[in-house]
Amino acid sequence: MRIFLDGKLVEKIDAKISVFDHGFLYGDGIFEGIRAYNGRVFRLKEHLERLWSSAKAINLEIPIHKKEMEKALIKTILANKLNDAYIRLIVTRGCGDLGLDFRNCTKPSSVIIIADQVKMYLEEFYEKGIGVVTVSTRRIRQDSLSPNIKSLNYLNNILAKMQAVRSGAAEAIMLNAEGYVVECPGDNIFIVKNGILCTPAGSEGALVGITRDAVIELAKNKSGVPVKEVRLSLYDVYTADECFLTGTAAEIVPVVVVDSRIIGDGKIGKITSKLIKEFKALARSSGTPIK
Ligand code: PXG
Repeated sequence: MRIFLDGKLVEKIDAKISVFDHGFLYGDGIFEGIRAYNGRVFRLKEHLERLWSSAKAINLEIPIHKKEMEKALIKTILANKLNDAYIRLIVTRGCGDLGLDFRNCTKPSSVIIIADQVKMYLEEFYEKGIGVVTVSTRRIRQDSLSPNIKSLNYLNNILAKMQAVRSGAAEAIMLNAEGYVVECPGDNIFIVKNGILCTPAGSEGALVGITRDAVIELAKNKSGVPVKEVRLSLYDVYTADECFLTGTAAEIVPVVVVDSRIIGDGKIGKITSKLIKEFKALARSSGTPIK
């Protein structure tokens, strides 16, 4: 596997960054998880825009232009001969010293692109749906750190996932400080109630996901399903007809059990199935061509 590191394609074994990089020392950096389907990079423009917005929000200067980043990303996918890929774009603050002071990071940020073929969830998750639980780790308050900054510090999300997995569930539902449903550690959450698709509004503290946006567009424009971005309580989730998660890595995963409550009839819902089909078709037929 070949990795793009600061302007060069290197072998996996040579893809190393310094232990003095503040991305490693403090999680001081940003990332994007992107997918390519059928030789096309899905929503590349949106991912690059979000990366640049994350950079702006943390005062990080990305050392290359968007167009160069796009070229480097495509070059990396091509170098690995991939048609379908999961791509990780990472930009760190760069090398500094052991102090927090960002001014000591005199070397420009590191840009790393990894393209690989990754299966994030078991196939049976998509066939049967998953069971999720609410966890005690709350989503970081948005007045402390905006959920829209995809920073390299995911400890809070990892602790949430760990609690879920250790209690035998596939995923975690995270609540905000007020106790309302926000999202999962790496996915947005949706429910269907009486034919209406609902998801927590961005103002609840969720990352406004790119897959979330695609699903909302499909529901409104293709399926004729009304969509509401709302405040969602656990009661709303427990009593929903359908539930599913969305994310670049996960795509669309049906949820059939939440905190031991069976959702709907315990099977993948009709609207969920329709959206999964439509999302697959959209992902395979749209996006930036790799060649
Ligand atoms: N919420 C959070 C907190 C995320 O990190 C999503 C929602 C979904 O957004 P997109 O734009 O991808 O539809 C994300 C992004 C993983 C993994 O390995 C997933 C993400 C980030 C890091 C790792 O599953 N998802």
